[in-house]
Amino acid sequence: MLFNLCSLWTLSHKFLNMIKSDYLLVRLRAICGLAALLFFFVPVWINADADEGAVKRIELVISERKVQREDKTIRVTQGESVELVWQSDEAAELHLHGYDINFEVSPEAPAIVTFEAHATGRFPITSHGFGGEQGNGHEALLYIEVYPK
Ligand SMILES: [Cu+2]
Repeated sequence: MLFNLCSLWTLSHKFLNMIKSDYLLVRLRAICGLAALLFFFVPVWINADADEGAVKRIELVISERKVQREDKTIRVTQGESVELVWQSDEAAELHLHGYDINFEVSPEAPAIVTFEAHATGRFPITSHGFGGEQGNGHEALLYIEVYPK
């Protein structure tokens, strides 16, 4: 869009140039050239940043001791930074196997769990106890699948 405007500008400039040469016109053409240059390069810089520091953020809600999510498998790619944001209607201690991360969820505030998905495979997130009790069930609430790059 900007580039098209600039092409249009250059054409009209050429026409105007035939009539009179003006210092302001030369300045405007330089600015237009710079704008076109930025138009092409700025998105490249932004994309490079996005790929490096990208965090895959997944919001999860536990109610009645279950993750409220149709698909119980979260799929990520090796090397991704994963951020799990948990809301729960009940306090619980959870465990991400493989990565061996233990964390607590509670109704008071969301729990945020971050990890770098370096190991590939399928890893369950299990409960180590709901409501302050220990060991009531150890079934998987969710699975994390990390696929090779
Ligand atoms: Cu466990």
